[in-house]
Amino acid sequence: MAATDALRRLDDDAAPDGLTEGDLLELYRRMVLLRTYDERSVVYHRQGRIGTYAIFWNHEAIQAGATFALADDDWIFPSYRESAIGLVRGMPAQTILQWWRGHPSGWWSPADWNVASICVPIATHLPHAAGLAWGKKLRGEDTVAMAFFGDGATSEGAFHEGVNFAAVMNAPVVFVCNNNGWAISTPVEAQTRAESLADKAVGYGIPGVRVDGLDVLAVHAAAREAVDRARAGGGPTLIEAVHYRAAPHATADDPSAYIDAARVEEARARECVGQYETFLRRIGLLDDERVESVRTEAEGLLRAGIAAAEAEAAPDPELLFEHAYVDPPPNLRHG
Ligand SMILES: Cc1ncc(C[n+]2csc(CCOP(=O)(O)OP(=O)(O)O)c2C)c(N)n1
Ligand SMILES: [Mg+2]
Repeated sequence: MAATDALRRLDDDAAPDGLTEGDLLELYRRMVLLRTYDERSVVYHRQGRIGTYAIFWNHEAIQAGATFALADDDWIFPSYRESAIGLVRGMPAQTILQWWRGHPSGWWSPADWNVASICVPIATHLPHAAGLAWGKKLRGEDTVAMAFFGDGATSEGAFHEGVNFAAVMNAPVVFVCNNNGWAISTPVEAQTRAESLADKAVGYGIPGVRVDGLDVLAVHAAAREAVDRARAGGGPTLIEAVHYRAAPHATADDPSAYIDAARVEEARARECVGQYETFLRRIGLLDDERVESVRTEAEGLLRAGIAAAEAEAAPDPELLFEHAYVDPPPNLRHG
């Protein structure tokens, strides 16, 4: 499955429609913030400061590009791969770091940010997104929901239920499939006989589009079209953002046992933040000084985030049980 048959945009030097110079730089700032969060998190994990962590290195173009098409009132439904996506809404790094540290302060209130809780059970948040979008529509609000999930998620029943339900109810949902080629060690070829995951949209009667997942402007253009259509009453869209996973599934994974090293090299050579940086320099929007200041700001945010997370008091272990049962069973009661 080659990315070359997917929509690309960064090769074209023309300024993209509908994005101001300020927008283009803001998009860059968000990508760098996500990249910095991810790279620092791998270090924090190795230092024993956060738990097992799902690396999203080279997924920043998908996350920043797609969410940039949303209005502030729109909702984001992340999987574990998009754990830090709240950063684009101004959520403190401390909160997300606490999630990975297993601290209760890491469970934000979704209504504070219009970012749903991180869903680890694969694809289960797709029906949540469909339900929220349908509910908002019934109330006469024009809120759009955007759900992120992987290639493996398209084999789950909840994918079918969520996409079918959204389509039938004409709910304003944008389904963003991050096709990184792998579900841990299972390749996409073992998930489906469909030629592309975007083709699955046909079965639900909705538009499906395939974009290069390392091209932030292509992802954004597809997302903006989908968001506009959803808001105008045109129902859901399935976006397949194609790339090849260039980092381990998570800090507990050793992909050398199964991955194609040559394709990893290829994906790393086309890494998405660098590609966008090159584009911005070419059109005269970015120079060394600005690159440095954006990176320094992101690094400062992460440094402050981990310091604040570590300064919080340890949680009370009783909390583990407090919200699980109204009447705890005898084996969980203690004197
Ligand atoms: C319902 C469910 N089954 C199995 C798992 C174990 N699991 C964790 S990650 C993963 C792979 C998912 O792959 P994909 O949907 O492609 O997302 P990616 O990790 O590549 O972003 C699996 C099977 C799970 N979390 N939830
Ligand atoms: Mg995957």
